[in-house]
Amino acid sequence: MGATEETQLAEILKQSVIKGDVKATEQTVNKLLAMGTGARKIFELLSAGVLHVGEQLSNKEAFLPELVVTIDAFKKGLALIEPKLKSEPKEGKPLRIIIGTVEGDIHNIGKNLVKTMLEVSGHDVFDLGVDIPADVFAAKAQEHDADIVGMSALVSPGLMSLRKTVEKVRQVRGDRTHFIIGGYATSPALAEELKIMYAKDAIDAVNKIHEFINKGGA
Ligand code: B12
Repeated sequence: MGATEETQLAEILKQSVIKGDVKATEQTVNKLLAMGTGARKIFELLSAGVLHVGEQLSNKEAFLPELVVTIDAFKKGLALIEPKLKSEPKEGKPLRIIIGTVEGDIHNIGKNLVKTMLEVSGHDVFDLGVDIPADVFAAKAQEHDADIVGMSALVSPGLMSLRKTVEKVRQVRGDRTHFIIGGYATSPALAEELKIMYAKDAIDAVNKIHEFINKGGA
């Protein structure tokens, strides 16, 4: 089995998730696992399918029911690789991470992907859910002695709440807690302004946190 077959299977997997075809997704994940493809790579392909439908929805080329079946296929595929993801050697030391969607925002699909990826990378993740006020982020960061607060923000009005959360958490935690943000309304420029981390997707989030640990951040 060569690289060409792996490339073909990778494309088939992405398309199966996009179509929400659970059977094809499961079969292709199993084939890729059998040929030795890494669980992380498979996670990337499954996520790419979800992101694609997210974009289609944004451009009105797809509708919510399509995203629902896509997420179902994603979850079934994820279930097959989860044991392997969890048993893969962990990079760096585990951190305590609080994650949530900011106040005024109810989007949770991307946040949930990030949560899953951080968990399978060995971190202790506390998911607060959606529409989370700054005070709650701050109280939970204190309760769990959080190393990192992760915020998802997809709607622009949520950015006010994101800024407020950074301020409140810093009031309570000083520099013991750091931040990582992501989602449509966020940007690398905003992260730079607030002196926090930004991740464009779930894999990037794991990588950014890994870099942070390596720099002696926590
Ligand atoms: C699906 C969707 C919905 C679904 C949400 C379902 C759910 N359970 O989440 C529904 C239909 C409910 C919805 C509602 C609304 N939506 Co909407 N929605 C979307 C859409 C099409 C896709 C989002 C998605 O799930 N993508 C798939 C996931 C996998 O990708 P992702 O979210 O980008 O996440 C990845 C990265 O961004 C990153 N990431 C995300 N979060 C985090 C967090 C951390 C800590 C890190 C490190 C990384 C990270 O990693 C993720 C995984 O790789 C986006 C368009 C878009 N381009 O984002 C609009 C979009 C976000 N929605 C929008 C709007 C306006 C709304 C509504 C206000 C619509 C309305 N008029 O009612 C309401 C929101 C109400 C509210 N107060 O929140 C706008 C926001 C525009 C703006 N600038 O404010 C968008 C951009 C659409 C558009 N082009 O106009 N929406």
